[in-house]
Amino acid sequence: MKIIQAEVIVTSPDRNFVTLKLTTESGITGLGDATVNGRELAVVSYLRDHVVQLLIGRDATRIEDTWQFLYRSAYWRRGPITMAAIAAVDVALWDIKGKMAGMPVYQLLGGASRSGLLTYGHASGRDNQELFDSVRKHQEEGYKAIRIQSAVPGLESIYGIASNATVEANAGVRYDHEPAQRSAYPAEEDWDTRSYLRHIPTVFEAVRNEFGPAVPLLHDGHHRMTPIQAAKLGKSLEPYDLFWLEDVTPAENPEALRLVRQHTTTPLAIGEIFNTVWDYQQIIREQLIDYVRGAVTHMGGITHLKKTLDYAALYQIKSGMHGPTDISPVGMAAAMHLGMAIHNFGIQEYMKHGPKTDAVFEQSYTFVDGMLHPGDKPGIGVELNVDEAGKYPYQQAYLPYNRLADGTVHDW
Ligand code: CS2
Ligand code: MG
Repeated sequence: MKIIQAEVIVTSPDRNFVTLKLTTESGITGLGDATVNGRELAVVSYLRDHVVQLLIGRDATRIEDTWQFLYRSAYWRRGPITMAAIAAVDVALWDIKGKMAGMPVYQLLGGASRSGLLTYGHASGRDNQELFDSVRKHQEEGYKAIRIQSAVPGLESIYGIASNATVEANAGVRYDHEPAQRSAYPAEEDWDTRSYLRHIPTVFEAVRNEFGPAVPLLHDGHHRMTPIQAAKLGKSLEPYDLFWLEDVTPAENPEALRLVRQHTTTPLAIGEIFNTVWDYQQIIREQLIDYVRGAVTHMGGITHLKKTLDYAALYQIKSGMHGPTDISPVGMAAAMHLGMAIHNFGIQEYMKHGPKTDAVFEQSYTFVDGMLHPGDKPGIGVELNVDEAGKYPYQQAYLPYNRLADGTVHDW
């Protein structure tokens, strides 16, 4: 079953997406997501200039062998660009294998371990009233678990608040709550950790008073704190019983989480920017986290993320796969198949894509009563409509950055 064609398709319906499409000699096609938000064209070049020619003539059924070949032969291992490119090949090969077998990919991974995937949606607001409205809207849409992000008094514009789009300085096209903007330069936002640490516990207190103790609530710190600040936040949020607190410190220093862990029982999630099991090795082994945030798209595909999650399972650590809109429907579907099959599934992040994106990527996954299901079509169950994709050429977009009051650049 030889691969005879490998195409890299860039489309920007509501935002930029990079998709790899493989075709076999018998005409079976497979798709893989290779989107790295804000650096999309680097993966396009990696695939088009260095990988595509290696795939032509290869046996499409040899998924593990192809993964090892691409990872080891490159010599320059890991990193977001390399691992997104390998992920796209890996997922496209799983898609092809599923179609060959006439089975959805989750069947090939061991079959369903559950009837559906618990998801969480993103609620946010400039003040508590706006936040409550956003929580209610998500509950009406069926979401059972909800991420809470709030503006902070005194700060004009911060990550995760949908209303940032209305701030003049951030003018540009913002897709829902997503931070990347179509523009030629990153938007500047502002930050002050002391104000944030004072304000956030009051927001969670208000949300608990309004919505009761049962609803699972999550929060994303987006790498902005020092370990001692993160420890303080975790402790101050304990009364509000979070499902998780995400990315409290910059993810590249795993040791930081030791200190956080020593001070709080608030569950911790990290790793949306990680690429391999090696990024997780220490924090899994030392049980410094509760949820693995890696996405199929950024963690070398189904093959490598499954290994990482199997390792995490030894330590009762669960999945919490990254699923903002910069993961394309192809990447989302791949995550759902993996989530269905593994035993240690925790929760799936899910921000709905826009109608243009849904027209480009025809999906068979469903979202019913707060639960996602990948569907039972053979493969991953997503097809790319080439004509629709062709209507939306790439548009430059940048993620924002933060400055403190004195002008110092800070994690955003
Ligand atoms: C985020 C993302 O979903 C999340 O938890 O932290 O919105 C993240 O900022 C984007 O994926 C960046 O591309
Ligand atoms: Mg996050």
